[in-house]
Parts: sequence; structure tokens; C-alpha cells
Amino acid sequence: MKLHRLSFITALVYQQVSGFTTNTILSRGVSSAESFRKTTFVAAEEKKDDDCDSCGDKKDSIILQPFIPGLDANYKNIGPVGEGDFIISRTGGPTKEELLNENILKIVRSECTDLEALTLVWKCLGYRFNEDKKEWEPTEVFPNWKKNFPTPPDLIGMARIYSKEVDEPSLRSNQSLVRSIPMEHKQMLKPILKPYGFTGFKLAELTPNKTRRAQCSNWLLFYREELFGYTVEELKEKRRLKKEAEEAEKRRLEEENGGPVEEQWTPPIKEVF
Ligand SMILES: *[C@@H]1O[C@H](CO)[C@@H](O)[C@H](O)[C@H]1NC(C)=O
Ligand SMILES: CC(=O)N[C@H]1CO[C@H](CO)[C@@H](O)[C@@H]1O
Repeated sequence: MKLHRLSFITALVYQQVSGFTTNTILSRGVSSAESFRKTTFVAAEEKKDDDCDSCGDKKDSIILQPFIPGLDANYKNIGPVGEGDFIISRTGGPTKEELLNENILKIVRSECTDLEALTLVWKCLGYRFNEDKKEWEPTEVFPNWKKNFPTPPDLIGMARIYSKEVDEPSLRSNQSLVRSIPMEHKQMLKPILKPYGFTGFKLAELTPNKTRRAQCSNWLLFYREELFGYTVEELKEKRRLKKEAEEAEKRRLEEENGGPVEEQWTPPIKEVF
């Protein structure tokens, strides 16, 4: 069984990286799929069963932070998604249900796995899962995004290992995603999700994975409001019209003012299309 093989491999990687025994992942008395979910959620949970004799002092920190299956290149293809409350399927393009506020809120609140959150973002960026080959393809990926990311990037950093070598691709892709959101859509989490109970973050909570989940969620809201349901051609036309309107408004202001109007600096935007 595929999943089984994966967890065997990941257990080996785990062993290499951390020196833990294969016990830590494999013998938790749960199916391998279940154990994937568990490892994602048990961030701060102490290990209570005593199936890890050789873990010694590390006993309490088992699986605490790094999520080693996330290092496996195949995890994004076969890791479990949609088994909990988060609405997500690997199949096809993004759906309205997947993009509901309630669902996106679950990303912010870490009530879904990193992989589930990423799967939704990937589908929205235009990656499609090829069910026969069991792999992601850049079938409908936005053209500018595709140039830099022909394969779906780990925008969150699923492994939660923040060394430069492991984390740099996540850092870069997170920056690209954030940079693709126009100014007026950069702060959408609070206004849109507040009615659903989101009150923002405390500073201490802003660990990389939470921050990046928030960035992904913000991008998803922007996507839903501005990009969802349009073809790239339609989006380009929308952008052209918007620019025209902005320039007309600028000319109007200049005439009113009798001279050039000082423009506000805005950070550079590099859109996905
Ligand atoms: C993600 O990218 C943005 C924009 O460059 C940056 O401000 C933010 O700190 C990044 N977050 C993480 C956790 O890397
Ligand atoms: C839920 C979760 O995995 N949180 C982790 C986010 O990353 C920080 C490290 O920056 C960990 O301490 C958290 O456990």
C-alpha cells in the first residue's frame, strides 16, 4: 500500500535526521494515514504511551516540532487530505465550498493540516492533480507564477525545519505569493473573517507556520474575490480597464489641482498573471 511505503520511507528519513527510532512514527497504534494527521496536530502534546524505549531524554519532544513526512517529495501527492472537517479534495479545480470563509478560517486557526491548506492554494494557483500518474501538474497555473514555480511550492514549510537549506524555497514562495496581492487586498483577513470569530493574532503567536498560513489565507480571499472564475484573458482585460480608470482619475485630479499630484508610494506588485 502506497501510504504504508511512504511512512516507512519517512520513518527512515526521520531516523536519519533526528536519530529517533522508527517506532516514533510507525507504532502509534493508528493507521499510517491517521498518524500523518496526528503528527501535524500534536505539536505541543506530550507523548503518553511508552512505545519508545530508546528515545531516552527526547521522550517528551517526540514529533514536537519538525514534521518529517513533509520532507518527502511524494507527500504532497499521497499525504491524507479531507479526512477531517476541512473541506478539500485533491481532485479538480477549487470549488465554492472550499473557498467559504468558514473553511479559510480553519487554515488561519490551524484547524487543518499544512498539506490541506497547501492543496487548496495549489488548486487555486492552477495546479491540477493527475489522478492516473498520482502527481501534480501545472495544467492551468497562472503564467507569471508558472515561470518561477513549475511544481507546487511548499508555501508554508510543511517540515517545519527552519534551516536555510530546507526553508529557503518556502520563504521565497511565500514572498512571491504575498507580492502578488495588490495593495488594497493585502489586509483582508480581519475585515472578512472577523464576523466568523477571527480577532487577529497575538505577536507571540506569529511563528513562521502561522504567519504563512495567514498569508495563504489572505491570498485565498483575494483569489476568491478577484480571480476565481475568470480566464487569464479576462483578468488581463480587467486589469487594463482598472489601470485606465486610475489614469483617468489621476488626470482629473491634476486638472482640478492645476498641476501634478503627489502619488503615494506603494510596494511593487508582481501579479500571478
Ligand atoms: C512571507 O513573505 C512576506 C513578504 O515578503 C514577509 O513579509 C513575511 O515575513 C514572510 N513570512 C514568513 C513567515 O516567511
Ligand atoms: C502548529 C504548529 O506546528 N506550530 C509550530 C509552528 O512553528 C513553530 C516554530 O517556529 C513551532 O514552535 C510550532 O509548534
